[in-house]
Amino acid sequence: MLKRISEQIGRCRVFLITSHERPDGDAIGSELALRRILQDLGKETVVYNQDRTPENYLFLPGSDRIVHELPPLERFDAAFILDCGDLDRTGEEASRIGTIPNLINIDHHVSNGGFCETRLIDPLASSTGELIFRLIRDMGLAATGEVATCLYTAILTDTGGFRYNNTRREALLAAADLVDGGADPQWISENIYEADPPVRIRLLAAVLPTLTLEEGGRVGSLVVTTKALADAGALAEHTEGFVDLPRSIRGVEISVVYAELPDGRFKLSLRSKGKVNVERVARALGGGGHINAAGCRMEGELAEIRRRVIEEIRLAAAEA
Ligand SMILES: [Mn+2]
Repeated sequence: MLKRISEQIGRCRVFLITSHERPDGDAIGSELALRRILQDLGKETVVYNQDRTPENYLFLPGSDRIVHELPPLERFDAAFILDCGDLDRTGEEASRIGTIPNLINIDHHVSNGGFCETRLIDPLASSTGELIFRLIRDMGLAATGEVATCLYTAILTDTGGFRYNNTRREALLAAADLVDGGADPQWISENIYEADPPVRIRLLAAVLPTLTLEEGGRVGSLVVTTKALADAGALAEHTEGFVDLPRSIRGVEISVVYAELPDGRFKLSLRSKGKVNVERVARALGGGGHINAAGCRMEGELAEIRRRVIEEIRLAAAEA
């Protein structure tokens, strides 16, 4: 598959690079690394994301040139869809993006059904960034400088700072090579994890009282209402990482954040310490993701949503 992708890169000239809505460190790091590589090969590229870049990723080189409006599509020979298990994950413009002639999907979601022919999918990879690293290596190119910074960010963030059980040997070896290539772990971590705006901590203070432990302390959850966001003057992106808090409690195996969306639905983020497959839970509820990190969107009353989630967690726990 790597060969097929490098052939496509050789054959095509103008590339759209995109990823999922509400992009994270893996999405943005992978996009910007790939753009740098393609540009160095003399290709024309546009990076498009439906949603804007969270502030803590604005330090990534090239992030200021990501566009949020899909340019005219006639000029593109190919499109890279990164970190998406499904074309729909790119957002409202998914069907238009789908009309670009050569679609190339690079992804590590277990739930990826293979929506286009040219693809590199490995659910064992820590991140899409790790797969881009593999591709770059296979093409005989070096992952140095800006590319190293972007890919290190992708791997770091998708492994939860090298803590989740997707932190395998390959991820650590890739990270080591990226440090050799110029990625600065301290500087990158500081930009991502130690650069919160005060409003995020104020929002957290408002959200922490919602902490609930269920199932004998094995499931921990937080609720973020749109009112809490508005009261704190915070944005949805400021909830990024909240899901790691219940998970940090001894005995909690699964953590859930129920974040209310402006349309009244709830966006659920699920994390597992590894025993219970939360991808199974999310999939049963219409979403997807990874064994340790998954998500979905649900409609209805919060109490009813919570009941259904616990029900699915019980089923998944019974299989673990
Ligand atoms: Mn990812």
